[in-house]
Amino acid sequence: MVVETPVKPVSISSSSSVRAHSSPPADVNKHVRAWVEEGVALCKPDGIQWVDGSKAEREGLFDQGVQDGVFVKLNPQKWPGCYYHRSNSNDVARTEHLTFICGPSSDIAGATNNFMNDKDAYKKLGGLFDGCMRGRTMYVIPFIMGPLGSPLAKVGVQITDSIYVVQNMGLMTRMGDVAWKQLGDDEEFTKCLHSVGDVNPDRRFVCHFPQDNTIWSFGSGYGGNALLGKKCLALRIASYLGRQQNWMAEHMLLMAVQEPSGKKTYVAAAFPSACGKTNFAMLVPPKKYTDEGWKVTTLGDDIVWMWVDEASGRLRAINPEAGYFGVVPGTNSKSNPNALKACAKDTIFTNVALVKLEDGTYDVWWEDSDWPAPADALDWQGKAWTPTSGTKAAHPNSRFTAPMINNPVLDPAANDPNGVPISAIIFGGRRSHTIPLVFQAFNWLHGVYVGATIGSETTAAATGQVGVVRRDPMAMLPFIGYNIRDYLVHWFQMRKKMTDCPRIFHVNWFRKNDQGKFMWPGFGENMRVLKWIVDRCHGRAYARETPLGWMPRAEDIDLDGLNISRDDLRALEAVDAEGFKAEILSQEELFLKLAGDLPKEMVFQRELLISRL
Ligand code: OXD
Ligand code: MN
Repeated sequence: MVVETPVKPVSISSSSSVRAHSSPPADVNKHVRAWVEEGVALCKPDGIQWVDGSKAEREGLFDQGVQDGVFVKLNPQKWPGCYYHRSNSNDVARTEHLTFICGPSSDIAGATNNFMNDKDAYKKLGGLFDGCMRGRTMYVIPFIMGPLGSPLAKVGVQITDSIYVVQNMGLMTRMGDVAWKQLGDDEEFTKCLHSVGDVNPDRRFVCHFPQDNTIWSFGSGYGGNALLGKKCLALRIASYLGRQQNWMAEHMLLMAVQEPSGKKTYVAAAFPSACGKTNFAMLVPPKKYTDEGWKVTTLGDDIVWMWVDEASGRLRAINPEAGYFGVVPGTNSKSNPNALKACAKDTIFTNVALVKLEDGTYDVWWEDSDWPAPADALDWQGKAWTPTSGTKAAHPNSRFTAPMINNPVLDPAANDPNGVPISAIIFGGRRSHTIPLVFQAFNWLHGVYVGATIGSETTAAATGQVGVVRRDPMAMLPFIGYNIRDYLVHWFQMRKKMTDCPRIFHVNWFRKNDQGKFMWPGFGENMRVLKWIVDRCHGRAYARETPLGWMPRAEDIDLDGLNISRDDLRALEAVDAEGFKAEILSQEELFLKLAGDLPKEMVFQRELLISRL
């Protein structure tokens, strides 16, 4: 039986029906009121709803969303509090080619960002926003990025015409009246204006105005383009603010490794999109390790903000988000049991397959899940699908949005406004060849070079060709909100502000042998590498000097219980000088792009690497 879709893809007619005007709560300061008035005058909505973040409001908006065809409620026994959403099939990933950094001169955007003159951008997008909310409700969403009361927490206010955005922001941020309290009378909040418009890629723009602390996003309902607290604020705008205010906003997960004595080591890791950051952040150590008393807990899976603590001279970090926006396909009880538990309730599933059950309620399904494929379903485009269709039922970039409190291994410090001290920063990428399992940079400056030259094979998280090696400095290429020259200088200069800096490492879980098979099992077994990293941070593990950095000898990584020999590990760790020379040549693409803008430390580090080879 083929089921009929109750979900319409987002279109003009699917945004929420008109609501009565509701007035701003008393706590809203005059700067916000004035800005919202401007938004109303521009977008001309038929009604306004000031979002308060309450449970009753959340339930009411889901009911409204179900009525409007934006959401389908899932079977409440199997998926309590969970909803399904399908976005327009032209709108399923971030659109980097339509993402702009705007300012008076192109120098603010630098060599790696798209630039639009700010006046032109306001004019162009102003034309699109003009009257775009006629017949719709405008939602005003106050939110905080960062734990309440943290000195680094930032308030944003997003105007949107999408119920889907409101409900996702409720999961991903500390949303609602609490933000008005954090803001007080302050003028400083990020002004986020968003409309799904008519979801036409020809009229889709994601524009950032770092100097105005403003984001204007039009024509997309996809997470990374539409949940403006995430990539737009917490990475692009925040990276700009961080440089000015001496802190860093990075595309990193944040985790704690607890050893049997109870001591915790906090680790941040930057991998390009869809390289398993969420899996690594929620890693379940092999039984042998848990039996000994090792434990991994999660603080964040995508973004960290870091600053130097004056008292200790060390780097401290918070996760500015409150939820996970994770890739669904491939998530199962082997790859990431904690993610599966995190999305077991109060979660929104976007662009997976929808399955109608016999009792008329709905279930979801995706490739490589724990459940067998349904006999029939609706695929991510709403088309009838069966296991013999020969197509993917879930879009490769389909997502779950889950509150972090659902994560059974959430670290209690995730809500600590003072953050946690960082002992290690790990860079990594998805590389089939050349790059060894793990090495440690010689020092911070070398580590910055290692991070700046990360290469990774592209995946479905962004639109574009899949499977080619792309240079992705610090995994931040699409997220640096200003000139990459200044960004790299900022990284180098941070060293001088710390008296005790984190150790920097590089990992690659994805190396393949001549038969095209992965050489390392990955997932929970990554704990073995993580233990070496933690031991290095505390001066407890041996390493030998190699041209790339400090590396474990084959006997320094625990292989007990794995079907991997010491020789296999030697092959995983092999540094092939010829292969690495080719790697350096392929980094030239980045160096050429930055010509004239390259910090001299980058050139020196490259020369040193060449001379070591
Ligand atoms: C993400 C991404 O969605 O990096 O987190 O693309
Ligand atoms: Mn990401």
